[in-house]
Amino acid sequence: FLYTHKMSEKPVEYTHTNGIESKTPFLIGVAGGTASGKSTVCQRIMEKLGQQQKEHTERRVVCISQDSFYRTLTTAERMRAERGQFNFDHPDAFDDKKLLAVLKDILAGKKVEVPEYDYISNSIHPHHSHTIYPADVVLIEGILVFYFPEVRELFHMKLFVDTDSDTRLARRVPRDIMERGRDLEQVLNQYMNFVKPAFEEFCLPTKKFADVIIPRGADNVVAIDLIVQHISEYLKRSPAEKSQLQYIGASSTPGS
Ligand code: UZR
Ligand code: MG
Repeated sequence: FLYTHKMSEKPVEYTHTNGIESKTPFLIGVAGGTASGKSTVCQRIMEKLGQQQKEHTERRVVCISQDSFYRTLTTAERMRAERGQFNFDHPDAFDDKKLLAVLKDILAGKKVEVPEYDYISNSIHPHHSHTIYPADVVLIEGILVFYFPEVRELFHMKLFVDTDSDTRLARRVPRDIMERGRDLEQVLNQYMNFVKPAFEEFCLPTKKFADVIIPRGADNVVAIDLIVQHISEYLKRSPAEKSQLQYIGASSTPGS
């Protein structure tokens, strides 16, 4: 029987828009706590697939961060953010509707614009955005990519990067100080007030939705190699075989 996409009820197949052949990419969600190594895992996957050296327009595997979908803050929220009193780890901090719309466009084989996020100003760069061209595989990484059910449903494969909390904190502190312009007290306060409780309440419970859990993150060469092998196999398939595999990937939801 035909794989029917949950959102559109149309079979997945090559479609023709304006004479340009477009296709449904294989969508991989990568979740995990802050500083668990999500971005690094995605980078390794892309490197091992030999994507990094290619031009953006020719990439068959691309990566998008959920950070690009932080919503614009109100003036009051912005002031709280400057004092470290805004919860960036809460689902409400994200524009999940926009994330959903962009992912649906990607699945429809469209070219999309993804904004760039600036951690120093806590906002989207007004003039910087990346164009994501239709690809065979699209990775979406972020702390809460499995939180929103409609978004979660779109992934053909779900990975959870599972790194110990102390390791994550040890990485988060220098990263926030060096790359994100914070001081130690601010970082630790934010961690205790927002990052840790939100991880336990919103991120950790989404681990059960993962198809593959990657202990220790990017250090786990074996897990990454297995995932890369799976993706390479997928890339070699014909369109018909691909949609079959996408069906298999999208089928599992715990408790349903
Ligand atoms: P990763 N974040 C900021 O520090 N500043 C912002 O403007 C927006 C987000 C942090 C956010 C979260 N938390 O823990 C982290 N705070 O980015 C998620 N505080 O990014 O998955 O790369 O750790
Ligand atoms: Mg990151």
